[in-house]
Amino acid sequence: MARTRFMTLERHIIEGERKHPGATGELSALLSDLAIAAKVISLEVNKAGLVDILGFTGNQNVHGESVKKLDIFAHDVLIRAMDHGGHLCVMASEEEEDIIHIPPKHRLGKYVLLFDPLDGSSNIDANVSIGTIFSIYKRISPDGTPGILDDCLQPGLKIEAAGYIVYGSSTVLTYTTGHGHGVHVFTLDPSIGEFLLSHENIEIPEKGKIYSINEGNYKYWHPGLKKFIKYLQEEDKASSRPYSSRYIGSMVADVHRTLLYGGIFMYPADSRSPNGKLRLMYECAPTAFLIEEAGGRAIDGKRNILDIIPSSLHQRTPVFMGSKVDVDMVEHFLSHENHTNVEKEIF
Ligand code: AHM
Ligand code: MG
Repeated sequence: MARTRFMTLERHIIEGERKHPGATGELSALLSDLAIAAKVISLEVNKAGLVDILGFTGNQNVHGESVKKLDIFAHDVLIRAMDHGGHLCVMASEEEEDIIHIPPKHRLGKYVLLFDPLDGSSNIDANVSIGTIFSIYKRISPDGTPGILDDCLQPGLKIEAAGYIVYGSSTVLTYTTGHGHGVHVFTLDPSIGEFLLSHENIEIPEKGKIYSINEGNYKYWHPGLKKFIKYLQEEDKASSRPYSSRYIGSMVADVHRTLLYGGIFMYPADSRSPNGKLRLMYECAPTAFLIEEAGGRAIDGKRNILDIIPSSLHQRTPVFMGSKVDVDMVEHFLSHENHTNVEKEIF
């Protein structure tokens, strides 16, 4: 029988930390705490369909307690798992308007945590993959004081670690600490309750064969984007066209597939939503950090997502991310009137 490697997330994080001589272990502790929250959320997501079968409809369960929506449950679990470790000074969640302070009874640390507790929540009732997205920054306010909004409003370039968990046919956790340390995927083995390494050092294919976008919004798109999608649908063996179309409608799951198979995921601006739909701080910057670490690109049409200096916690941005060549192509289509030379200019 072939020998397979048996690497838990915990061990992988600790071994990664040993490669940084100055590491204090705080980032590792944060990642481990996030993995615990992910296991709790995963369990609850797996039970989601039972809520109706067991008659827990409405806002109260059989004990007369209120039943929380799954996205609010995930938000609460993350706060409860993360607020008392002593490593954070402030948090922010897609589910909360303002920054989340660390209660005064807990020690303050030097890190900042941002998260989208349950991305793709409109897919919950259809049993389609959903996920949690997170990013960790170093604080910029003075140590020992409560964290402030400016700690949360840093460009993606400053991310120290980012990742996501997809609750799908299995639960997978993907993370990176950037700077060439690679993107790694772990799969939850429910029988032992451990995340086990399933893909190490993922490299996104330089060019893919899949595009991912909500085509229902076609009418409202920029003319360059319409031409790009039509271009991908044309037949040309030499450039592997036509591409396939895949759109789950949970960014976290669409990005996971894009990382593994290559291609391009897009949520553009359109004439109805001039800034697109997705949130810079909770969805786009963390996934852009992962995609770039895996060798891909992530832009808003013109700028790198990671270069954008945020001005508010919940700001939206258009996003195009994935295989480098595919993102170069959309960038070209968005900025040129004449597309006849696309192959010549890109390949
Ligand atoms: P959510 O945070 O309410 O779940 O919304 C974000 C989701 C993304 O996961 C996904 O990419 C997008 O919304 C899908 O939007 P649409 O239904 O407009 O295609
Ligand atoms: Mg979301």
